[in-house]
Amino acid sequence: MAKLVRFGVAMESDLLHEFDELIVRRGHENRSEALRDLVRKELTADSWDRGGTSVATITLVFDHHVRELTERLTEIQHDHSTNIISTLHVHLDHDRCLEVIVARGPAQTIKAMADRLMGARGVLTGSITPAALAAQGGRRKRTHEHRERS
Ligand code: NI
Repeated sequence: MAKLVRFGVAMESDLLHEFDELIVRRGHENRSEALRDLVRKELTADSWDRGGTSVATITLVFDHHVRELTERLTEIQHDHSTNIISTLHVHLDHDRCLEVIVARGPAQTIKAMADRLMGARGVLTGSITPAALAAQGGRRKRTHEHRERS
């Protein structure tokens, strides 16, 4: 666990006031926690932009009546099976399905897969969101333990 380092930050009072209001709206415990979250978010975005290894979600809404679309989406995901951690499928209504794919790997690879999925005919909307660095330090405490089952 990394040790905490204190450092001073100078900021215009107006900007700090707005930051404090953001902290209240978002329910952060304090400025330090809010600042750590902002830094993590920027590091994740920067790593993603530079093609680093990331965890990202791909969200698709599609019309499952479109011929061979479901098979096509499954085929693309099988081509990238080593990069997919999990897929969630929700039958939204009579026509539309929502799929959320959690992927891990180099940003280029995930983007390429997302482009193929979103480009498939019958996909109504698609988005890709970098969620986290594949590995990141700086977490102060564990929220839960993962134990090996024997
Ligand atoms: Ni469905």
